Amino acid sequence: MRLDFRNLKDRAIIDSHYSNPGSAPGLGSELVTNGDFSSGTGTDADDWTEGTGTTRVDAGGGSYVMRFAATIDNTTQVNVFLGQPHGTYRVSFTISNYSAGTFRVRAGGIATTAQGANGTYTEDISFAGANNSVVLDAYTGPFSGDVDNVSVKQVL
Ligand SMILES: [Ca+2]
Ligand SMILES: [Ca+2]
Repeated sequence: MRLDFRNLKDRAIIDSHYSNPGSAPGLGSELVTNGDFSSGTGTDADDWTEGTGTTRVDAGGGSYVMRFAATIDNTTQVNVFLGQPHGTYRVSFTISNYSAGTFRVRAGGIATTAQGANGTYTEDISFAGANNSVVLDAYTGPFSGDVDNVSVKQVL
């Protein structure tokens, strides 16, 4: 089929092609380890250093979350960006069971927008190698809520 951009019907076809998610940029592999907190012993999640007032909790159905109970202390995973190039990274996380304060993720020292409601949030950050950590940042508050599905991937 030959498409002519001057033809309205053809332009709709062309526009739909370019807004097709299949043509969106790809993502690199997952850089966060145990971002769903499934691995751990009791209240202690593997690969994360829990701050004061923060514990791994069984949220039911075999799903674990990181529960922040009225805290402003951070929970950290180090060396996430070790060997990673500068560039754009897609950060996402889910807040549930929210009751107070705001929460954000700092990836390589760059912070996402602080969020103060239940939801799944996705944001691209520009990583310039400030540090190698991913920080679950109980930003203002104290923050109370459950965090899950923390993900950082390079936008390719
Ligand atoms: Ca989980
Ligand atoms: Ca831990």
